[in-house]
Amino acid sequence: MRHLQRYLDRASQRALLIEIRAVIAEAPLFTPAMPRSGKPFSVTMTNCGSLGWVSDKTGGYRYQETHPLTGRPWPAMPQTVLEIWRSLADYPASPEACLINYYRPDARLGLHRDEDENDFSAPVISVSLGMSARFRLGGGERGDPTKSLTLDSGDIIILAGPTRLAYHGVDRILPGKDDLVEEGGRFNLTLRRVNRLDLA
Ligand code: MD3
Ligand code: FE
Repeated sequence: MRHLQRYLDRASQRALLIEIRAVIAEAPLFTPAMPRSGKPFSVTMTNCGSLGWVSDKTGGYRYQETHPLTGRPWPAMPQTVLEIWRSLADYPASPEACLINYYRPDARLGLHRDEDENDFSAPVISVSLGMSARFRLGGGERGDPTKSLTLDSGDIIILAGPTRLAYHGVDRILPGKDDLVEEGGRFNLTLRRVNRLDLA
């Protein structure tokens, strides 16, 4: 894992947030639910790109081409997002999916692995905007020791190699001032390659 602190300066963060707001205007944030139990996530989500990650009670975790509520295709991935991937991913193709998570100040994301993709050779790149988060990174098994780190606005983390399949989660959003996201809370973008290149 690489943690690039404040990779995006304040002006770049503001510009990226404007692009994210435009995505949300076309593809509104929705509340995913756990497979089987139907328990709602405290994080709300949307996507941009050709594929988006969704989850609901009956369909489970999956990627699909359309928004679960509007039925429309996901908005295109903003150029800024594609440029971040091109600069950092060291992978010969663009990501199909950019998952946008929104954390209200009381939201969290339990320990999980990102394993719904078909290509684990590509990295996952995460961009944080807004309030800081306490992020937990474990190992390849649920019981492995974990370490926590703080993700601040403008930070990028790159998960490649063995950490690509590590358990991770967001314990909590940290109180404190942030004037990027007017309504408070935190946006996180995760850029993901879904399909293997030779199968695409
Ligand atoms: C470590 N998001 O969307 S981003 C997720 O802050 C997710 O919203 C968190 O976990 C968030 O699935 C964490 C950092 C991240 C993303 C993918 C990873 C860490 C990862 C994949 C493997 C290991
Ligand atoms: Fe994840």
